[in-house]
Amino acid sequence: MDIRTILYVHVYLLLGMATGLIVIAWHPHFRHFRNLAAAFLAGAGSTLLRLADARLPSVISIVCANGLLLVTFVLLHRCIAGFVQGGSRTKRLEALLVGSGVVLLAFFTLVHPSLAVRSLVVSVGCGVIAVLSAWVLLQGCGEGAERVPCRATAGLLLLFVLTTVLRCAGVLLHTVPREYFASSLINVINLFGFQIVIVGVPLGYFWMTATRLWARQNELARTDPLTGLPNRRALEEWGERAMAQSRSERMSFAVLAIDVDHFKQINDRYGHEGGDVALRALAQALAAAVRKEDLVARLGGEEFVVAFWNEGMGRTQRTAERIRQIVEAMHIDVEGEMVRVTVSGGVAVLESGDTFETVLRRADRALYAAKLAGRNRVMVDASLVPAG
Ligand code: GH3
Ligand code: MG
Ligand code: MG
Repeated sequence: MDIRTILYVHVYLLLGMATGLIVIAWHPHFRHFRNLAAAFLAGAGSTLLRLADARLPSVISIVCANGLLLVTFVLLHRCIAGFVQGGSRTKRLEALLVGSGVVLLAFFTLVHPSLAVRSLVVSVGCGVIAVLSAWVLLQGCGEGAERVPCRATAGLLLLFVLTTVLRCAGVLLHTVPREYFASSLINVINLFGFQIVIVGVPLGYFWMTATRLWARQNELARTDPLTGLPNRRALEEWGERAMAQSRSERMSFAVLAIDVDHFKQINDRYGHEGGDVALRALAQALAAAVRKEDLVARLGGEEFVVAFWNEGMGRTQRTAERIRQIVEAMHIDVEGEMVRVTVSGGVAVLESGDTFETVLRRADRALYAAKLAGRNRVMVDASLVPAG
């Protein structure tokens, strides 16, 4: 196998990818691709210098080329650390690895030439940085959709580390040929290892980025921007899940529809922004008043729904009444003035033949009854009697 030809293809690929990434990274949303573009450029530069060895002094073709290779790994690590931790926490170690690597490479090129020691220096340097990157990925991407791409990328990095271990073993056992471009098995394995990093790790990085963007998009589509609470779509999904569980496990659930009383007056008195402050404070109070398996959603305007997972009428009524009292006791700071609000609520519990929509509709009917009965109270759907 002609290793020089493979390396030329390598350079074309790296330069092509770097150009594409530089164009993409121009967009402010994709600034973080700059490190990746720089890594590709450094990788291409390193390989080109290596290929031009006959025409360049060894300090450039060997020391600079391998130094650039270490820099490529550091830049890839910065991408990964930036993604997982918001930035690298091992900058000193990275500088130390590159700095000591270059000094050792210069020594074993100019003072005491030794291909074997240089191979060890480069393999250990790149291997250690790859282990750092894999460690960051395995530690940082705990739960969620990003876990799979993070683990896959860490797996690729560890595969590369394995190839560097093989190369080091080959060097120590004197089976590595003296000629850098010789078509030996160990050189091919080594080249394969670098291909994994140069093609596989960026692909893993794209996969991680796409997964994160998708998850954020999904979250945004399910979040109310004013209060940060789940919105109607999230409530509908909660309902689908609850209905499915109620069929398979005989789980019950209940909903409480809430509407702020005379909210228009708050807006009239304190302006729309004052009303927004009150809505945010209410949202926080509601979210704090329920268990984590329950859902507080803002349907829009000053209307909220609390969905109680696996709860019957009795406890839901008591919780609804507690929520009403919490709101009644609140003093909301709107531009220095302590504003008080009350809410009306309607409770409905899943019954046989119900869909999630019919339960919601009955809760709404009970809420309407609470408004008619004078507001600042909770009514239950079954008998339309005051709760508590
Ligand atoms: P009731 O007790 O019968 O519910 O009276 P109300 O005044 O609360 O009800 P109404 O439906 O007449 O008014 C609701 C008001 O909520 C009208 C609307 O301007 C206001 N509103 C809707 N969405 C928002 C919002 O996002 N922010 C603010 N500040 N106000 C909102
Ligand atoms: Mg309303
Ligand atoms: Mg209202």
